[in-house]
Amino acid sequence: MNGASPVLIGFLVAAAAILVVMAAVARTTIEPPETQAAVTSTGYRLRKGWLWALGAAAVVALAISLPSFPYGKPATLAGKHFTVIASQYSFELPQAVPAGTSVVFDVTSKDVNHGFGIYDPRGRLIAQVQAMPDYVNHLPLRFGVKGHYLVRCLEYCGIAHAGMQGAFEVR
Ligand SMILES: [Cu+2]
Repeated sequence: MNGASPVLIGFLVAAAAILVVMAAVARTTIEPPETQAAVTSTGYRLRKGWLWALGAAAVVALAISLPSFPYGKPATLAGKHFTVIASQYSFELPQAVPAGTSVVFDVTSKDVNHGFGIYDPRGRLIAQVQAMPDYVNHLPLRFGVKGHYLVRCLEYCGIAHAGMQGAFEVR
């Protein structure tokens, strides 16, 4: 076999493990079944500690993940600012923004609510904010990847909403 794929190897290992488990289960049917009393006593013994173990796991998970919680921290608006103006059915965008440094998009609208959605060169949505009339939303970002970024409107804003796109370069 030249270069067996990791997927095939993973499948074969998982299939072998399942066969071992099924054989073990089949073996237990050879012996007479346990009495109901034996089963429930084991179950009750395990159940005593189970709630406390789950509670402890939840507390540990909370303690580990809470510092990464994004809410309640003011967004830093340091960096070069770029104005984005949405209107039916186009975006006024900077031609290019720098990579590897903090930038802030100051996003507003001339008419109705729009969505300002940024797609990276691989087509993945990486950030989005509302574009609202008479209001400026600040979207802080740092681009790690250079290239051509598409902007799509992400809020239905009228008859030609589906074609509302723009683009800028990250250099
Ligand atoms: Cu739209």
